[in-house]
Amino acid sequence: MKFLLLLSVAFLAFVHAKEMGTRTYKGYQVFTVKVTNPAQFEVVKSLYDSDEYDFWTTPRKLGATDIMAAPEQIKQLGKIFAENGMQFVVKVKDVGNLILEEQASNKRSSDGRISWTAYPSFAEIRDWLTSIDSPIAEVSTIGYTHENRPIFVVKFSTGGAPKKSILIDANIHAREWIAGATATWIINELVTNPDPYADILAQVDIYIIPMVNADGFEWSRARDRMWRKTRSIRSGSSCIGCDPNRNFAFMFGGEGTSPDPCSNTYTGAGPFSEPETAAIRDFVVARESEGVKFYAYMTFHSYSQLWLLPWGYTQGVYPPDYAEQLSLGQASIAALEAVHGTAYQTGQGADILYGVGGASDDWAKDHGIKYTATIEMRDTEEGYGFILPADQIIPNAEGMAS
Ligand code: 0X9
Ligand code: ZN
Ligand code: ZN
Repeated sequence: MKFLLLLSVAFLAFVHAKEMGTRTYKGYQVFTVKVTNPAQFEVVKSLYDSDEYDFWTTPRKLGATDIMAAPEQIKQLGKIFAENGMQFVVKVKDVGNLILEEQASNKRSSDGRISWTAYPSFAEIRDWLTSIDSPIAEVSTIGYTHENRPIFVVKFSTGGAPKKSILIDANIHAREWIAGATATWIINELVTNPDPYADILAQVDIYIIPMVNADGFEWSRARDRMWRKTRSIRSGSSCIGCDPNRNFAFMFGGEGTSPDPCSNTYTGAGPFSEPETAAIRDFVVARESEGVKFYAYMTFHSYSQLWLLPWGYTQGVYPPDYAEQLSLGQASIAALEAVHGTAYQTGQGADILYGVGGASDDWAKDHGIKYTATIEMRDTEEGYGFILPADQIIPNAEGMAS
């Protein structure tokens, strides 16, 4: 009995160790593996579903998928690639070094104010948002995260009756820092330099939720740069959080999801179990009951430079208005490319990547929002992935604002 007790204490200490200190990712590598046929895709998919590796990108049907391996996994992964005739390159030689470089380049100028030359913290975002004073912007709170951080929305409107409305959210996934940095930059641009956007704002109202998963984001800043999920607690599991982009009430538990709380694609206990996703739903429903008509929804993610269209839950299924979705997607990426020459691809989400159930984009489309897109921002093959240098925040955002 005493032994069992000791054992469980030791086990608890072990479990807790994962949650203590900072994960360094020393010696971790990221591999870009090329899929050239369906058999190879099956290999990648089964690795994804096995949950043994952290996939930096969702498996891609044809083309490149980025997979992180711990030092002790590197050999094994190389062997799997070799056995299946799959070509790969090392995208990141040492994730730990990349994180250290990022920390160094993210040092703040002394005034501690938001600047977009470094990735802003949640506190910086909050202090700046709550100080916005503009005739066209209105900042409010749509709910609170599990750890009680406010989830902000900024409404841009020139007033009068509700116009066609566009909804943008960002940083549903914690480690995708460029998403939130871009959303906050766009807010600042509309506040400080509204003139070029006067024509647009004459026709539409724009709602921006720049930081959905603030808990996960702060965890990724302080403790685990590769954190993706929320930070909610599950009874019966020592693992924390769920994938908020598997937590929406459309095709919940479908492809590309996991019922295992320890998985990076864990669905959560049920649709909208997370306060962050429920806040988005409640916000949309509440505005609609006041007469707001959302006709576009864009959700900012990273990375891979993709503009993903509905449906995303499984390949080969398209909404009746897919032709319109595609032409808007193509026009959007053309506009983006015109700014800084950054090439994007567009297409049906699951055709390009892999089917994903419970994602926000499909929920929005099913809810009746006409144009929906998941936007995976920079980079592609530059060797940074989520750890995108802060000097790319502004060029990335300028593309998105176009
Ligand atoms: O897997 C995801 O949630 C998204 N990729 S990410 O690397 N940012 O995690 C893609 C979701 C695309 N939407 C659907 N397939 N429904
Ligand atoms: Zn996502
Ligand atoms: Zn994402």
